[in-house]
Amino acid sequence: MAGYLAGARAEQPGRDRMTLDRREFLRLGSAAALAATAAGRVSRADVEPRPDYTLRIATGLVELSPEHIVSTTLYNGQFPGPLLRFKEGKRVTIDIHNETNTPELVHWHGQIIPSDIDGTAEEGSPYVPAHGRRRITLLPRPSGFRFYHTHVAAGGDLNRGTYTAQAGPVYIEPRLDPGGYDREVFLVMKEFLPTLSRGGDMASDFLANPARVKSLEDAGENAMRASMASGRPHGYEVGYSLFSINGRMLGHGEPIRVKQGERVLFHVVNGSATEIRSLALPGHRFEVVALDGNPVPKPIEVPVLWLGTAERVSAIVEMKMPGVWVMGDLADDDRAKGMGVVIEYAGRSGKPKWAKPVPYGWDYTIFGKQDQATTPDETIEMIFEKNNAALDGFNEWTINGVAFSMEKMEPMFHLHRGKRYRLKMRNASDDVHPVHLHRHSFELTRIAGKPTSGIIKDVVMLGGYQELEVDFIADNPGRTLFHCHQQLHMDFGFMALFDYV
Ligand SMILES: [Cu+2]
Repeated sequence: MAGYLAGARAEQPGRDRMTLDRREFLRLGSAAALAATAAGRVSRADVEPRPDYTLRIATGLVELSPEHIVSTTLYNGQFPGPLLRFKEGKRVTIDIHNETNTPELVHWHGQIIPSDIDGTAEEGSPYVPAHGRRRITLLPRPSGFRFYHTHVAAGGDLNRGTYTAQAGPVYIEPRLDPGGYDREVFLVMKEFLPTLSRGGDMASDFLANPARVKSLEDAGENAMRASMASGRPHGYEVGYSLFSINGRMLGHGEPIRVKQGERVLFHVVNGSATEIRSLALPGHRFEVVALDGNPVPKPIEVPVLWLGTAERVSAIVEMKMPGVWVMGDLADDDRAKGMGVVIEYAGRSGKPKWAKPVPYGWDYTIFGKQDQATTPDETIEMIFEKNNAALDGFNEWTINGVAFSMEKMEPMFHLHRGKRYRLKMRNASDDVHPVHLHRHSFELTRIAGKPTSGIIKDVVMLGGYQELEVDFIADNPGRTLFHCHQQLHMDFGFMALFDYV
């Protein structure tokens, strides 16, 4: 843990005698530097100022435990990737080196940045070529807990995309830090060794309000029955053999050492490619202060956190139950295979204890305001449907009847700059979908019939056969990708492009 936090600054490439550093470059000015190039004294590469950060994409090993070492694609040879601490509005230059044999993309999840550096092919960001490099410059915003991860399509290849270990946390420091905690701990929840399986239902009974919309349920169940009657099996799902927090299986990393009375701010990200995660710490409660890095209107204590793929929760835990505890996922099988971390109070020892928390239903709206959000200028309706096992055994996903085409990459929704849009989403499947909007934050305005306001996010879980509404302002022109963050869903159609100038 300490090493991970200490490794905040990305490694820098080696420099030779001929390289100019940033100060020299600025002093010489570009004309002098180019003259130097013309004279053959230094090459163009030497004239370039050094980046603030360097990310190196390459195959490497993750030691989840002494018995479980996995080979996968990593950032800077480590998992999680280095914690990148940016300052809000302070421009940073990042060099991305791709040492693999396939083109890559680094997506800056949750940041309000231009399409060409957001790191998605659908928005027009260039790939980082195989064995090549790309330099980007970005103005980090908004402040709070963000993260970075690969955005390449994996399809049926479980060695690509977010099935690999290409993920790391980003913290954008605000201009003013309200404090109120003693220390921060970053936790990245992540599974390893994915395999395909048939069927298998995802947990969805964790929602406080599991009520289904009858018309959506009828449509989804009828479609499923028809598919089964035609002789199709259930479409593929992905399962995992090993689970970890910060790249270590439960009991194999350094414990998080705490003192009685300490207030620890946990920044938790679900780095899964496909799964919903939960987190509990016996005898303790989480005061949720931010969702997806954005402060919530009403910080409230809850016994359990639930996070869809790519969601983040920042929560303060007051350490007032001395002992040695397992902080882990509620799923017993997944915790047994590593999804947890030990919390150890000073002066305490012994076997870490786990206790199942009281049943608790997850409800975003308790952290929000109960009043109605601002009226939107326009409402865009979307219905999500599953075409069971339609693509070589994989489920095909559609938005308003259209599966996204990676060949055409055509925008589905044309927006007008400055307008406030409401996305009214209807889920005609029994899966929970963590839907994500790029390059914008949205406000939750209605969840399963319940109005809310003031909660700003970039991923939100839409329950099976439920409805959800979010609002966003079209204030960052360019191509903008909307998709389900479940890798298996997005790769098989569950994406749409917005565009506006
Ligand atoms: Cu989905």
